[in-house]
Amino acid sequence: MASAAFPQIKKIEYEGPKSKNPLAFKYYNPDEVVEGKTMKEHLRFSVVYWHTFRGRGVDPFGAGTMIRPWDDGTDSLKNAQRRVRVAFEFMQKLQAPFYAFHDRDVAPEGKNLRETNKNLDAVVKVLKEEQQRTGIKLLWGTACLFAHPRYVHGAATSCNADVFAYAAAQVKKCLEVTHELGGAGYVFWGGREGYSTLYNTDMKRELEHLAKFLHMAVDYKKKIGFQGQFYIEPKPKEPTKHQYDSDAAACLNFLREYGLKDHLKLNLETNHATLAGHTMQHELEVAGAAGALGSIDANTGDELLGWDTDQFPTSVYLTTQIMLTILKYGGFTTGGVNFDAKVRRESFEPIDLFHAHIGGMDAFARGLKIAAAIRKDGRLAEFVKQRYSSWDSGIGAKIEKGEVGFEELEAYMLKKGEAAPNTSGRQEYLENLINEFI
Ligand code: XUL
Ligand code: CO
Repeated sequence: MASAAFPQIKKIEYEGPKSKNPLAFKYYNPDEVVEGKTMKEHLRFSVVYWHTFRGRGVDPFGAGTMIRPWDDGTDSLKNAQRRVRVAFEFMQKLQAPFYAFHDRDVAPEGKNLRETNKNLDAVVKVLKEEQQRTGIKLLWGTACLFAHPRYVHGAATSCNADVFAYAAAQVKKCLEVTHELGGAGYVFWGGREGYSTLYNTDMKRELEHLAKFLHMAVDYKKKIGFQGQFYIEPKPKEPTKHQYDSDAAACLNFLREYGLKDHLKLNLETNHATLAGHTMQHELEVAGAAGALGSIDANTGDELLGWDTDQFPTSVYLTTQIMLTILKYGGFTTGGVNFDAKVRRESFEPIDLFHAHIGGMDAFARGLKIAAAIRKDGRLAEFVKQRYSSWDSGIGAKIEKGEVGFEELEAYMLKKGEAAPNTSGRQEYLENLINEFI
């Protein structure tokens, strides 16, 4: 490659918790084995192209602030291709094994669809070269179906059938390039699949169109032999007032209703969970219980701000809860920890990109180790097991096996007179127990 974009930064190495070097990992030790797998295999860290290489630090009140010396600020193909080399230099120095992109983050839109596809091919060629050079892989690809003005009313849920057709053509192409790049997955985030007012919206028709669109994607995936996992990413609002894929439960219901449950898992994002009024652990549990826990977009919001701030995750409580649930459901297979997060507008120097990712990776490494220690200790799991022990034998077991109905239960209680006493939920004890490990 030409000159390095981060010449002063060497590969980020693990130096252990005592290190004071801000450009070293204190906890993420890629080859360290936890519960039989290396940290690298467990966490499958991924860098997002959109925030990290296209984020300009714009907000509704002000212009971009980011200093990105390698970027000439134009929409030229040459600039897009140069940016790819910078992205891979960054990811290689960070030891990130994966990345994720939207089609329009990596390549500029052309005059028409044909030219846009050609631009994408020209950049994919460089992505492929860089993947081969570095061994970094694509966690998932996705199509940006929300930024261009044609998608003002949505894409698959647009009132304009031509826009649905355009979106289909765009996703077809994006599936092809994701396949070509050996992507482990493909994400559908319904950027504007929702509404701002029901006065102008035929909700049932829009939902049917969305399902039709996803079925077409499933058919095409089979046709081209793409083996990657499809995911749907819930988010309740922003940009629309009400997004249809509002949370894990709403997505699962939609997938079941339209016969798509076997074809898509969930990609869950912390800040989206917050916006939906849930914790991330809740969303993971809902997906895990339904056998649909696929991947995560790792970030965090700000409790005082009601929008998608996409901050880097640094809370060890958060990462511990996430990793406890991920480990409970067997760990990632195709998915990973994808940092859908951006540096603050005030953190405008290139080096801030390193600080942000190092912090997120260390927070997840700690979460993983703490979760594994809690599991090894066994008291938390034993408490939950004991709490439900009335279901393991006697009347509880009979109910679970479907051996009794209302009449038998009435007879049982008439004989017994009163239910067995309850035991304490011991929330404070359990919170203290978790604190023993943090
Ligand atoms: C938006 C968001 C997206 C998806 C991919 O809030 O999370 O970046 O992850 O389209
Ligand atoms: Co996301």
